Amino acid sequence: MTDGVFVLNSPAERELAGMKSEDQQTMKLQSQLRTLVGFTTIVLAVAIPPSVAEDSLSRVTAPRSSQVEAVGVVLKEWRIDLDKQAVKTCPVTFRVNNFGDEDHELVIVKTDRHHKALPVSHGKVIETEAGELIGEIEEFPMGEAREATFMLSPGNYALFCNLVEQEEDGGLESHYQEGMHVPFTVLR
Ligand SMILES: [Cu+2]
Repeated sequence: MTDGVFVLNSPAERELAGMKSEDQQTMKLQSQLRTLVGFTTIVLAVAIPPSVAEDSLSRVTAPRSSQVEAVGVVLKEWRIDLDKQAVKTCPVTFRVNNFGDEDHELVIVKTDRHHKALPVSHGKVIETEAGELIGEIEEFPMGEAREATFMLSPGNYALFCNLVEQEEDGGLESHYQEGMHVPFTVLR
């Protein structure tokens, strides 16, 4: 490369490149063409995998043009951990692991209320009063995992476990009141 002009050094190289003329303009053009072809190849290589991924996702969960955002969730006593607090896109797949010692569930409510201050009766969040009930991943045992996709419009959400157990002394063990709640946001 000299001053942006591609120069071939030996007759063998020129022949390899299929060039009969030593006209530098021609060589420069071919060099630019080669760069252009290389660039096109890179663009294609980058472009193909996402469209394939989108294709396989669209069959399962969402309209063709949509992307799906995955959120990792860990349930245990007494907390819910998310690997991200907010997402941009609409269909959201929650991949939920129960790393606790007890059964847990994940309830999704769209609400502007603070996740710690949802209406509760006898240890149980009143899901229909807490906000807009989107859905839930039902109670499942320790050591297992569940996955579900929900269409979430932009806004604030509360995720919580709404299991309540009767203890031997007659008291109630509310998973929500013990701390199994977390905020979540879907951005516009
Ligand atoms: Cu729980």
